[in-house]
Amino acid sequence: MTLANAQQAQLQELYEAMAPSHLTPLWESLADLVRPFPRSAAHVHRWDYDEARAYLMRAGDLISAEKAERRVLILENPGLAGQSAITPSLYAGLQLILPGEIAPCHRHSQCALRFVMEGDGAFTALDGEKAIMRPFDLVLTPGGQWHDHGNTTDQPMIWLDGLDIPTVRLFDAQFAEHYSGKAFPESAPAGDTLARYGHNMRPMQGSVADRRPAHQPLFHYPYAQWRPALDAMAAHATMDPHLGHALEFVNPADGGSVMPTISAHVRLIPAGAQTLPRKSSDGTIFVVVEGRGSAMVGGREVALSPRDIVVVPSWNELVLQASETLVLFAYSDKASQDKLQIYREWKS
Ligand code: GTQ
Repeated sequence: MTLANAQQAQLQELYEAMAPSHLTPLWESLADLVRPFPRSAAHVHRWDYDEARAYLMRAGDLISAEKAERRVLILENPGLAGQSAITPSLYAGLQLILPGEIAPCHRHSQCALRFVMEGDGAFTALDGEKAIMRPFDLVLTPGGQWHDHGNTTDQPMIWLDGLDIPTVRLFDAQFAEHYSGKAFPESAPAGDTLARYGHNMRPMQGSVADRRPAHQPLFHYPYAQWRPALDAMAAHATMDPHLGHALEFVNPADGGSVMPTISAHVRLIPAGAQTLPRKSSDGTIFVVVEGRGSAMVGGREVALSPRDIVVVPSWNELVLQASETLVLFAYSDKASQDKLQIYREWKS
């Protein structure tokens, strides 16, 4: 036995001896633990809306929203099997509420956004105030606030749920409660908060209108507001070569991300345009709102059609091509990464 081999054998003996004491040698895993750049376990993946919808409607025949509490199909990343995660930090699901149904009131530490995929006129109520949900509206249910959903229309209502479930799980800091009644008592007419906080204004300080939590007042970002804004921008501005025409949704309380752990934005790539390659450390979930084209992710082409949902994990090079004007909604954990001062991007 050479000296090197003898040493290796002694090291192996050492590892085996200390394993029952729950001690492991860093030098065997250091290169994996501290990498030069992100190498996500998550895969690039696209969910076809019509296919997912068909399964969701089948579930609708078999279990009520009330019984399920939330009737949702989780979009689980194929690289993160069993984790109920679409990226290592974020969750996505498609939620169905059928006509006449309610999803009971609860509150939890996790922050949620809802992006309406289909249906018109159901509601999410937040601390007793309804947001009437229309196609491609963004509705927030921030952590700690009571929320329930209901559908009094005659059409199914489907939206994408984006939550920070894996982030909160990482910190072992989750709490949840069911509301004792069925629906939280109505606290304000629908649209009240949007009127007060959704137009670059706010109630005068100290006024009785200060009903919403100061750090997170606004919870409805209607398509009817964001879509024309994107068009107006695209009509005269030159597009950002890496992003397209992009607008981030902001929290009016501080000008920051919509929620502490989740950032959200929309973008428009004009027909015939293509973005320059870009990487970012925030794995991002995209929803195709309009148009067609493709996402070239690390050289692999993913076709984009309306209502498709595509996940691009951290540090994958992304190029977007629009054959028809593409309008995308996106959310990511950039909000968390900014706070931790670890966010990075690379542009060609
Ligand atoms: O609507 O509160 O998709 O608590 C997962 C967990 C939705 C919700 C989900 C939830 C909700």
